[in-house]
Amino acid sequence: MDGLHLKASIVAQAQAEGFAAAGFCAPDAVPEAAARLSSFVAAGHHGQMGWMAERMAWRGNPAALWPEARTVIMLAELYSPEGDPLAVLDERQRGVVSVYAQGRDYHDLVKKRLKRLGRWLISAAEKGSDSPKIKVFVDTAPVMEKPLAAAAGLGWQGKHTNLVSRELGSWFFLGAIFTTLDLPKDAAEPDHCGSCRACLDICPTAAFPAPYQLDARRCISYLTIEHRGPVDEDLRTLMGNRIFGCDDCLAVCPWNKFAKAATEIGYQPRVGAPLLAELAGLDDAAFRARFSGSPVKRIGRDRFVRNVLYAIGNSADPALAPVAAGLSDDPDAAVADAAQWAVRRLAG
Ligand code: B12
Ligand code: SF4
Ligand code: SF4
Repeated sequence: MDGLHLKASIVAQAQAEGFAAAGFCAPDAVPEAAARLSSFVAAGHHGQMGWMAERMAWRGNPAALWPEARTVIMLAELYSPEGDPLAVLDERQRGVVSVYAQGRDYHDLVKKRLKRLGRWLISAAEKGSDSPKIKVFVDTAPVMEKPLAAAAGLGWQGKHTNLVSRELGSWFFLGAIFTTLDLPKDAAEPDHCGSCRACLDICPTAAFPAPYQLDARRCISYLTIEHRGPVDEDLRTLMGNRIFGCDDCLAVCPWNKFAKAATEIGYQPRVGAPLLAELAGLDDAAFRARFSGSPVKRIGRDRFVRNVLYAIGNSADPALAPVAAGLSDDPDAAVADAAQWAVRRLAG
């Protein structure tokens, strides 16, 4: 099979596997990524995510990560919500878990699909001349998936920095297959944000110092998932009832009116918006059991209950004060601090 036919078959097979789109680029297709990453880190925008600074040489330069790679195949996997994910922000007695974490962990689902597609690719290509090698990545490797996906034509990095597509909207995950096969490449997608700034304006914590740039230290997604220890009090009050991740900047993007429904049954909501009082009472074992298979599980009980207590503090519901008071001596210092703060805030 020649490169063009093999590429067309890969796209068809990716769609048969359930991916919404596939695009192809060279590993060195984004020469500006290294400098942008290094200015992000130099400004301290990565906060406590030290792993970003540690493997910066690979992250900024995929060609150095695996020099034999000739093509990067970027895949998009939809997880679009059915209703308005922001509606529950008004239900202050409930905790809001962002759309991407409502169902099963995407790392597992996307990786399985990438591996199946990779195995298919090897067998399809082996019928031809050379025997290709592949590596698959989703999220955790030092690979900058968004700029690569933009270079592969899957969409563009919107002003909120995530990938947006005219066909898919912005509710999709990314995954990557690096391969030694030299396949025809796609053209990068131009920016279609125009004069829109809806995502910048809605951000509750003003986390964008400029369009296309995020200061993760102010982002609620970072604060609820990545940040260890107590969150600055100024930011706590802006977190509302978001207890895991944040969807505001994605949800307001006008391109989502073209979003298609997610086909993967694993992303159907299992978590919902549970009552804060119920979540505050979870011990380690109950937390693990409740969030088994969900991305929420990886932050552990202590950080999760810390977030729940910030939401209780923001609930303006004095009936929740005893729930918070019950955790004010928690063995975890950040939980105890959050509980005492919530009690003080609810008192007035
Ligand atoms: C670290 C990380 C985070 C951090 C930091 C986010 C960030 N924007 O960097 C935190 C915890 C905050 C986070 C949050 C979220 N994340 Co996240 N995250 C990642 C991760 C692991 C690395 C991202 C990274 O490299 N950041 C470093 C910065 C420097 O990169 P960057 O954003 O691309 O920065 C670019 C811009 O600043 C740009 N730039 C600078 N100046 C200019 C000027 C112009 C004109 C332009 C065009 C660009 C530009 O250049 C930089 C390099 O490209 C990726 C997975 C991966 N391995 O790539 C997932 C990933 C980006 N996250 C994802 C998701 C879904 C989310 C959330 C929506 C989850 C949620 N609901 O809470 C939020 C969205 C918040 C937001 N507005 O970004 C998806 C995004 C899918 C998509 N469609 O784009 C990814 C790709 C995971 C996946 N495999 O699907 N995330
Ligand atoms: S995820 Fe939320 S806090 Fe983070 S940048 Fe988007 S709107 Fe702001
Ligand atoms: S909300 Fe507007 S500015 Fe933000 S990514 Fe979407 S189109 Fe671009």
